[in-house]
Amino acid sequence: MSTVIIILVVVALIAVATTVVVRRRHRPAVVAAPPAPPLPEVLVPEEAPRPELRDEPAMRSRLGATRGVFERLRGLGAGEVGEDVLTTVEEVLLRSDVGLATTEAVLDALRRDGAPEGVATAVRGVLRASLDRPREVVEEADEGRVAVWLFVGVNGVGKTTTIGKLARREGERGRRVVIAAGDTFRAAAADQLALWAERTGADLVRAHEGADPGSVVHDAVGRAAARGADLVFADTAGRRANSANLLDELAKVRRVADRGPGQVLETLLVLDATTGQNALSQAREFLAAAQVSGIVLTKLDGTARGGVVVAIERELGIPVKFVGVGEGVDDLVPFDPDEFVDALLRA
Ligand SMILES: Nc1nc2c(ncn2[C@@H]2O[C@H](COP(=O)(O)OP(=O)(O)OP(=O)(O)O)[C@@H](O)[C@H]2O)c(=O)[nH]1
Ligand SMILES: [Mg+2]
Repeated sequence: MSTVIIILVVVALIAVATTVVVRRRHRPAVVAAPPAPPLPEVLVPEEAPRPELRDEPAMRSRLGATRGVFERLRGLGAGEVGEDVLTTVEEVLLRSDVGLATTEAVLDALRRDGAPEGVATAVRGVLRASLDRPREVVEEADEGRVAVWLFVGVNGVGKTTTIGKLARREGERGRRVVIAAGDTFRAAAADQLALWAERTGADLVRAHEGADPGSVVHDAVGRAAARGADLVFADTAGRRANSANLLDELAKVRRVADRGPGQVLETLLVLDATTGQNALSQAREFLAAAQVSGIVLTKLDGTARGGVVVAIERELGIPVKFVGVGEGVDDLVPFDPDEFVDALLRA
């Protein structure tokens, strides 16, 4: 009997022990978390200082994509210009969008004169010679009048951003600017200008969405005259129900801006370089309706087809006065043909 009891106790003990082991096995493992690495002292690295834009190498880097297209051409040597060299030059120029007429002019010059100082130098000479228009901006109005610059162009090309950048440039030169939020097509346009005005210290005249753009510009000229400001920058809408409407409206804005104390000194057509040859056809529509005095070519930093500067001047016969080379407030510079051709063609 006692043997039976001992066996039963042993069996019971074994059963209990097995259950405990099985339960243990099923218990989820607890993994200790590794110690968190210490937080870096600077969470957002400080922005590297921007290179001074007037430095030629800085312009080179902003035009880096287009400069890349010219690389093959920069690698060509001096001396006789054979068919293979002409083919390379032609390909590079067409790819960079300088246009057919300029490409032909360059090839003719190479055939005629060769390239005694190297192909890049020869090409640079012809491109530079084609960019020989006067391109100074007019800033001084007649005695007792207020200088007005109008900014026109289709939507998204960079009109509002250009106004902000120019307001900053003029402000730094000690000039007082009034911005007219003449794009009343959408309220956000005036909000965007309000930010720029705040950043640059310019004065802003705005009205409600759908207001008459002419009256906004009229009020801005009035305010500039009353406060003795130097310049009015008038933004305009880039879209309307149809383009005929848009161009009619621009003509009306211009008439209003050029009355009373207002004097329109510049009508700047803003074009987006990344749209290449499309920019040219847009431009032709505007030229027919507005008295455009200069081109602002934006987004040159974002295209490999920066040669379009040359095509635009040649085909429209209107000087490029400013170029946009980035989204920052300092990224708008007066167009300098020497700096431009050097950025593409100097080693
Ligand atoms: N990379 C680059 N971007 C630019 C440049 N100029 C303008 N942009 C950008 O282009 C976009 C459109 O610019 P806006 O100034 O709003 O264009 P807009 O012509 O006023 O457009 P609408 O008001 O719609 O008619 C913005 O994101 C700008 O930051 C430039 O030179 N380089
Ligand atoms: Mg705008």
